[in-house]
Amino acid sequence: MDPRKWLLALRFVGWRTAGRAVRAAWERDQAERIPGPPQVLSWQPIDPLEHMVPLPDGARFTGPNAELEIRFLAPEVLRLSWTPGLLPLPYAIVRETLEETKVSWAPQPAGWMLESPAIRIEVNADGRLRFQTPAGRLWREEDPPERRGEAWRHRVRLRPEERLYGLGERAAPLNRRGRTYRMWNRDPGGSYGPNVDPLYLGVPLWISVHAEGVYLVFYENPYDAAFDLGASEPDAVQVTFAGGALRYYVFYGSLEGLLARYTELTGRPPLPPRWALGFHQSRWSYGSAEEVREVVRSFREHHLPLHALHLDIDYMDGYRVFTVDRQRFPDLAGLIHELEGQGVRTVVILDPGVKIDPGYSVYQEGMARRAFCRLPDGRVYRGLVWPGWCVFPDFTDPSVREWWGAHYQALLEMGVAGFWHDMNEPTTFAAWGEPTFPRTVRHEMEGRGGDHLEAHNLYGLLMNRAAWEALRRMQPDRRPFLLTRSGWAGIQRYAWNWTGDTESTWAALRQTIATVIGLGLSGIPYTGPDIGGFSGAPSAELFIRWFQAAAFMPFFRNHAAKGTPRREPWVFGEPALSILREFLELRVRLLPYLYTLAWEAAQTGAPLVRPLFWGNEDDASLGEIEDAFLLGPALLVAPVVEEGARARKVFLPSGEWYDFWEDRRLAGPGFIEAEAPLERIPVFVRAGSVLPMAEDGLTLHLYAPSAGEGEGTLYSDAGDGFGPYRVDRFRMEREEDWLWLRWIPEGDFPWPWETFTLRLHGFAVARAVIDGQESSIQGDRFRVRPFQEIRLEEKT
Ligand code: MIG
Repeated sequence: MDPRKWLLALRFVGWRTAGRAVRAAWERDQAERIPGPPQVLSWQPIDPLEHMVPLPDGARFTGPNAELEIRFLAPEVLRLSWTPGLLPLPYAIVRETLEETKVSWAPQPAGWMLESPAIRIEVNADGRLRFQTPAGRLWREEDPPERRGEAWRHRVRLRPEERLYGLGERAAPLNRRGRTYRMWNRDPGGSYGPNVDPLYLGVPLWISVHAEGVYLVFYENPYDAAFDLGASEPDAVQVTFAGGALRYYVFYGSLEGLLARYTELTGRPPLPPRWALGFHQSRWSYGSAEEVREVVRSFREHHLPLHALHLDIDYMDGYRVFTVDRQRFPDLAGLIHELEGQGVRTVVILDPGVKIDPGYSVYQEGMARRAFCRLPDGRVYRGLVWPGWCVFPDFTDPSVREWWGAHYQALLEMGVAGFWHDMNEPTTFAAWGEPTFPRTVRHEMEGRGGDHLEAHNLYGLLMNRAAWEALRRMQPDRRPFLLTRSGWAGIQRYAWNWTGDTESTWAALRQTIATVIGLGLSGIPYTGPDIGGFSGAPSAELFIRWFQAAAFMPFFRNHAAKGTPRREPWVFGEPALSILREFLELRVRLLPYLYTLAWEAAQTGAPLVRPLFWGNEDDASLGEIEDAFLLGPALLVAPVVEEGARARKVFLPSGEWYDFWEDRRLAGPGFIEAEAPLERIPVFVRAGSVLPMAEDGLTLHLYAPSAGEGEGTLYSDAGDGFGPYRVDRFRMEREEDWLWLRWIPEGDFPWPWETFTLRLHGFAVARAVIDGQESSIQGDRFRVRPFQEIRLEEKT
């Protein structure tokens, strides 16, 4: 381990823990020293497939030493399973099949062919697979898979222009091609910057974009894996799994369609409570009730909106999970209610490690019900974390999930509104080697048994599942808010994510954009960074720029490591404070739009933050842009990620755009030089958008297209719970000098506004006809009551 990292780690953990970390690493090495099966040294191709048995939705192919099953879950979704190897437990998925599909087959000279209305797949007897459209466009080609002992290796050909996205949380370029990535959730320790791999949350999927189309492949295999995306061979991907069956799903279609289908299979991200989209303030740690009160008071005094306050590990009694330090927080429930009275929700951190302490009830109970992970010889495994020596719940056991989940009750009763799950990669301290459980640790795996090599990447997912299921049970009329550091495919069903312990550098700020877009393309829409980076002391300028970028990201939280200088917005003085306040207020004004995007994500799986090529996959010039992003259909955000920069280049995709700040209309595609004084980052609005904002109650901003149509949606409900809702669609149509606005309402939630504002951009009104009535309107904004149709004539 590099000495710099050691020093940083020491700063966080102290000498005593560092000494124990040597012991912990030694114990892990002992536990792993168990003779495995004899090492097989070389990769062996499978022997040719000999027989084929058609199935109603696919076929099964068998050979002397391997079997392949192919099933169409929908016309454009395939599931392929190569065995031998342990099949995965269905932790990632929520459905076995998606849509009934007619499949035909035919023998071919070298093998067989299967076809649905959307995909034709050729299965060569030697194991080579060719994926095509029925018209014969070849969009994926696999070489025969190979085996070495329990491991599988899979090779997929790449086209020269092919770009690859996904893999979950990565500190890598947005286009992942040309590197190798590990699929093994890991705390990088201390803090990380660009190019560190792996991180806390891997998802074994990639999206491929090339001239013959767009496809998504998801490997449903949680074992340790290497994804070599054209690093050792420029024109091929090689994926190697340490164990398990080689099972994967292949989806073909548009980017939007792929994520819709993928999240149909692995679960959609549910609608969060509305407050979660607001601003969160955190720090490791606000150490007492007094300190919390003071922070919240200062937010109020500085006129800074605040929606949630996070309590990091020091609220606990000696880091014992599910306890509260009564000295520092003598009346946590009282404090939480006090904050709630001011509109501030409380989120508390929970770590999975349970302190070994015979006098501590969670430890006692867990021991009595055999809830903790064990070594192969039957001893309970111990690892080192914040509380000292700990034992760890086995979340792959349903009764343990239930037992663990029941402990959230007491915190809910105190009024805690959300839970923040840390260290669930799982992470343990070790002076060398992997900072996690020995691979030999046993897991229940729903009764079938398994080891940590299989369960490791599932640990965070299942911790969140335990909490989610408990919260749904205990508070059936509330939407849970969970925030997690680790997870796996399907984590979007349960939790939000933050990008962990980043450095406080400009490079890390720039990286954040690609990381957040990449998570969205991996099915995880709710994510964001610690503003200013976790570990250091950002300058006022870096903090401002980071804050401005994060204001447009789904999870908007200020957080910092222990020992760093304070960084609440007022700490930086003026002009920082005013700038930060302005962006905080802008965030609040954008909440109706963000909440609508959240509802859309729940319906379709579309992430809130999207790459510029979203909906424009054919345009290769957009495929590598990673310093700007789309926020929903209407906004393009171009953060400033360079120190001292007061302008930056922005690539506008084809179409018309408005400068959000100046209202100027601009035409894409092409680069523009945008001004970016310290108090602004470039933001653009797609012409044709109807952008709902919380201004004077509600304001609908109409960004007039110079021709054609546009639309905007507004989702409304009570902000939490599962009651009635409504979806209002506003369609705009330009006909020469006329602009039409039609309102298409839907749903049972009553329209909340007696009157609201329409604000026009790029269109000067001469005359207005509202539901057939002439209205006198001057200027670019006017108040209206609910209507069906408005016709506006432009001043010429
Ligand atoms: O090993 O709880 O990523 O957000 O402040 C550090 C203390 C443990 C890591 C989290 C960070 C949190 C910190 N935790």
